[in-house]
Amino acid sequence: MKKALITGISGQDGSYLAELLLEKGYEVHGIIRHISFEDTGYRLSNIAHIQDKIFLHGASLENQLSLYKVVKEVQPDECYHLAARSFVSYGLDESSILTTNFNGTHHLLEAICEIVPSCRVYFAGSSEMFGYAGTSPQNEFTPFYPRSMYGISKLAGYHLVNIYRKRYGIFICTGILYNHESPRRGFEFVTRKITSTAAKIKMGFKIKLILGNLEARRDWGYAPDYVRAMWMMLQQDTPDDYIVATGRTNSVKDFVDITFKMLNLNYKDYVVTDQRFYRSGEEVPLCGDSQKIRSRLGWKTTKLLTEIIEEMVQEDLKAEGLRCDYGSRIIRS
Ligand code: GDR
Repeated sequence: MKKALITGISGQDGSYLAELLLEKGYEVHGIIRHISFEDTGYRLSNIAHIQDKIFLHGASLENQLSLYKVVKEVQPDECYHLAARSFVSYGLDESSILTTNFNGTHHLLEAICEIVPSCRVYFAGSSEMFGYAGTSPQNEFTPFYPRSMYGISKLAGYHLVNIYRKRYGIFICTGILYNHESPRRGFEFVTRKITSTAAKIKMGFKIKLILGNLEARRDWGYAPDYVRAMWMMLQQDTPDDYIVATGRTNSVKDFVDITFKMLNLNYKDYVVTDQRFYRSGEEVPLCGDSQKIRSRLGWKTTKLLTEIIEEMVQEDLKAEGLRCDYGSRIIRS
């Protein structure tokens, strides 16, 4: 039985990946922060349904020894490094994102190189590495030009990964993933902020949705499709880097409009904008050309944006014991 180790197992991607690997017969181990053992209801809610099937280890990205001990104990065949501070802030005072993300990747790779150099590794890169992209769509040859500490941290990790691949022969792939959403998305990201607030508005708990730039465009895909791409990368004969994206962009306004229409509401009655949530430098949209992973690995997407939104809205209504029927009526579920 193959053993997989996932950092960030309790997040959106980690939890879907754990499900996928269990289905494929892996023994699944995950790293969580020690604090999560204390507050499992909230922090481990994404993996509550599989908690008795997986092995959880307490460790911190910031502590090299703790990562070393877990790698030594698990001796994984595959390691998926997803843990990171992932909210994209454009504030340059957020320099701790850079150190946490970069050092975490470095500590983990050092441990793997030392203890299990045959382990195959996936590193979670990001479209934010392209940042102020000069062209759209971007592909694997597009120059990187990050515009946030987060983007710089992912780009630094990407370069580190290349060193471990070239110098030490580690089988390691970077997935350059564009935005990917689901009902397990954190509430700080715009998609979940929209679906959860719209559901609350529909139920009368809230009256306004405050957003930043409604014209900003993103390439939004479905998270379970993206974790499948991670697994596929590690099953190849040689390690490589791949863009994972839908190749289509929509604006925040489109997302809002679809969500509110699904609930039979007009977003113009509820949405207000606030400069606090605006980001600069988003003129050229991040849109991925995923031709390489599609043609070489046979990867494809399974859901359209409207279907993703519908799933998210239903989940946000379900939290209140409700659901939306086909006539956009809200009924008790
Ligand atoms: P992003 O996701 O920064 O692309 O990073 P986010 O959902 O935060 O922003 C998407 C777009 O929406 C615009 N926007 C707002 N965003 C937030 N959060 N809140 C608002 O009120 C709001 N109004 C408009 C943003 O300007 C932006 O254009 C995600 C994360 O998952 C990263 O970790 C990952 O690497 C990238 O996607 C790919």
